[in-house]
Amino acid sequence: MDVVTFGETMVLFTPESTGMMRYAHTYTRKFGGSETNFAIGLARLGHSVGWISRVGDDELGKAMLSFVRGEGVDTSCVRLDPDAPTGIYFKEIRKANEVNVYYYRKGSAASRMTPADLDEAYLAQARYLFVSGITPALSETCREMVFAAIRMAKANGLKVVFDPNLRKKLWTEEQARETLLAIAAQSDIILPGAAEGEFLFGDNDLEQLGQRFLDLGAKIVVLKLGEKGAHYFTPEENLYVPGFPVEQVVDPVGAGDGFAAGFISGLLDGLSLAESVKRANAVGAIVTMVNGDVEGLPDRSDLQRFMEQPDEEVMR
Ligand code: KDG
Repeated sequence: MDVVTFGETMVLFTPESTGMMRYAHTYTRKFGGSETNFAIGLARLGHSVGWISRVGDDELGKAMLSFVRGEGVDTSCVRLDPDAPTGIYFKEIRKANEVNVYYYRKGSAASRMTPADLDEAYLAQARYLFVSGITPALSETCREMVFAAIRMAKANGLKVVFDPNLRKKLWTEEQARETLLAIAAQSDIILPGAAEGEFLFGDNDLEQLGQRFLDLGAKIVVLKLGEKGAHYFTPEENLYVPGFPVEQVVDPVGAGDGFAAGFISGLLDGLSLAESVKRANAVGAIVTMVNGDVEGLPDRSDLQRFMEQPDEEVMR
């Protein structure tokens, strides 16, 4: 197994219309969750990836499990919880590129995960553990699970990859800052957005932010700059890697997860850091052009076609 991840995936209801949620009547049911968005991204690119979670033992939970499994992600460590429901979230598309989310996930099956949901032997076979900063915000036991997973990963020689994924709706700023910094301090690779870096360190100078994350002990930091691309930092070097132009952003949700999948895919393929960040930028850009958290994730041929296109022919 190349990568293992864990966290909550929800049933996603996405409106057919744009505008305020109160006027949306017709929805399409999809699925979304940072970690499975990332895992499906890797699976589409041909890597082997496992997801640990809990879903409600209900119709939507079963549909979600079939969906994730059908996308090629190993779900053998996902449990059905008979005592709590599958979480749900709604999108509100105010206009293209302006999407709000509304969660109905308190007390969900996934929020009841504990360190006991982790199987050390399962984790030990992987090369990377992907941790999202959403999971510790779900509950105290989920927070404990995050630190237990990191301990297991380190004991078994896995590299810990961390996306802070700051979600201010889930916890207070103080709780978020303290916990996200504590996880960052135990991570090998950190993939923060520039705004998340500013939130964590109160600094908006990119070079300094990169250095602050490195000072915590990370070996690689990739600061995401949205459509502009990303800037990576290691103790030896740092480099800005420009993004790909996108004609029309349809739905930006999931772009960061696609970015992470592209980046880890590059590392798994033995690409240089600059090439891996370029692949990350490409996957992130492609995701924004399609409605849904995972629907736009490219396979190898989509990715190659997109990356080889001259600027004026960029996919619309
Ligand atoms: O990164 C995209 C995620 O935010 C989305 O899929 C839903 O996992 C989700 C969350 O907790 O917001």
